[in-house]
Amino acid sequence: DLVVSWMRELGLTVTVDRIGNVLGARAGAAALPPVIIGSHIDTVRTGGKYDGNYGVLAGLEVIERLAEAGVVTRHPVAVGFFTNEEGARFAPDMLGSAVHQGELALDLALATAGIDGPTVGAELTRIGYAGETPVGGAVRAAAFLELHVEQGPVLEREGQEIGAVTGVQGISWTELTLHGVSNHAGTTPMSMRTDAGYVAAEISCFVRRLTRELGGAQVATVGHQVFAPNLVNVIPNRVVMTLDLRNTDEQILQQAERQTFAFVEQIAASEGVRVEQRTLARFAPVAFSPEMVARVEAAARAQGRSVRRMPSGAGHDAQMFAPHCPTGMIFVPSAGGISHNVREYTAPAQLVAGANVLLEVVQQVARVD
Ligand code: HGY
Ligand code: MN
Ligand code: MN
Repeated sequence: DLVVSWMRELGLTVTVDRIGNVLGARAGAAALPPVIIGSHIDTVRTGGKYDGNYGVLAGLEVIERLAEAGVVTRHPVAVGFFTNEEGARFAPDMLGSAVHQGELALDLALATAGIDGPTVGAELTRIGYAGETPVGGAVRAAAFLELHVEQGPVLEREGQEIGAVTGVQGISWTELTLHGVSNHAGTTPMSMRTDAGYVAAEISCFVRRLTRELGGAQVATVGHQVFAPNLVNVIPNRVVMTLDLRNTDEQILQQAERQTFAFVEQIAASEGVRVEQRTLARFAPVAFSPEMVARVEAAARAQGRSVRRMPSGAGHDAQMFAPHCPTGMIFVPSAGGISHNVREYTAPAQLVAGANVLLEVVQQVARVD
């Protein structure tokens, strides 16, 4: 509601679509598809204040600057924030932008239940953002630009001011439910146990070993693990856990999935544990258009900023637009590479540097005659 109020103060035409994505558009000289500057304002529960929010606020700043300077763009310029980019409560991540660009069916997204129970649709209704505007590839953007904190250590470590993002790595999220048998921790011989907790521990160690074997960009995270009955003297009969596997290379990511799922099957069978497996999210790596990467790089250089090309380790709304329109991302450094943590920080001067590159690229792409 606060961001929408700022959009209205800027005189933007605000639309809320069926999945709760919000776009604030400034008219262009011609009735052409909009250049969208987007990101998200949802965060992981323990997140910082820059992930997502920075790109939306910088978009509003860019529009305010264009208006102040009386700049007329041929294309309309819109700022958007997309529903449930994080995916931590409702899987998959990038849910709103995926529906917006026709990558995910609207009714499936609305029916998705969160880890705390309510569905996306029910929550959108409750907060008043179950909008009317059609969605699902309905809005063709002329281009999509996203300014975002890097959320990793590369720019800071190399002393670079701007990242010209070349693409986003592939993401594979899986939920495993391991069914064992509760039993007495003291009286049950080790040979007679069906210990779901032990199997979960083996899986966590396996995926860490796998990243060492595969090397390169392969990363693996077990971020969520719930034991039942979760009592000191009862052998766990049920564990729900999540696997987050990512790689910039789709073939290696598929190999990582194959090796992991084969291990899960083998270690569970050895303990007599039954496994249920559910895909929570699966996105292949995405490359941004070379033209947009070059524009970001050239704009940074023209403003005297050091800049390097780099892939994104994190998922972003931009990856949903990339197959459909020229898409680019701009990174600024994250202090200590920290993100998805309240200590996330980027200095004001670095935030301004990123916003100025965004302003320049927007003017180029929206065509200022
Ligand atoms: O998980 C991600 O990479 C993003 O923050 N949704
Ligand atoms: Mn983000
Ligand atoms: Mn995030």
